[in-house]
Amino acid sequence: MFRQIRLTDADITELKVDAIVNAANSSLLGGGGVDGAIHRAAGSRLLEACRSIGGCPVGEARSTPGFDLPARWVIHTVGPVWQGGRDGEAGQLASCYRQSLRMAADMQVNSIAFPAISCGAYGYPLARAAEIAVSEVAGFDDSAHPREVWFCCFGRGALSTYREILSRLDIPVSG
Ligand code: AR6
Repeated sequence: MFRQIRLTDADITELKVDAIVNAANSSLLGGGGVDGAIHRAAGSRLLEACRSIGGCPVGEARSTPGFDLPARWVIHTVGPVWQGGRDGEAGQLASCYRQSLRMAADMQVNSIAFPAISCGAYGYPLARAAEIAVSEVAGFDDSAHPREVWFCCFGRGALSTYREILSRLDIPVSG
């Protein structure tokens, strides 16, 4: 099936998509980085919703409404902390993307935006993480949803890293 892949350099909290993905921690109770930005923009009802979920293991995903966000849903996933690459981080990061996509498909989400999970506080090298992100999205083909996947980069450097990897893997980017 035809899935559109899009790239943007933006604050994910401002995107008008059906679902945004949050790079959370296993408590789901908020933090810094993109997690902090999402909680600030969604309002305090998001924290209440997360509290009632009661946490999420690394590599898994949980959903909540988007509350005050333009996005209808937030899919919270917990990336691995980078330990040098020999501790199963790649498999855990791939699982974050797969589980988030599976959840989005089950919820019949048409458009979803991912931040660079684990690439901030958790220290995952961006180029390696972006290759996993791109491969998982390109390889996710057992559903009609989501039709549109955004990689929400945060800064020009990240944008060009994603662009380069998409081009190397010969994956077309929609305009
Ligand atoms: N929109 C899009 N991307 C963003 C935004 C934003 N508003 N803000 C930051 N990024 P991080 P992690 C990018 O640290 O590495 C939190 O405290 C950022 O440049 O947010 O998975 C959680 O609670 C980077 O490329 O997430 C956890 O404790 C990417 O988002 C921990 O940090 C991820 O950086 C998770 O660490």
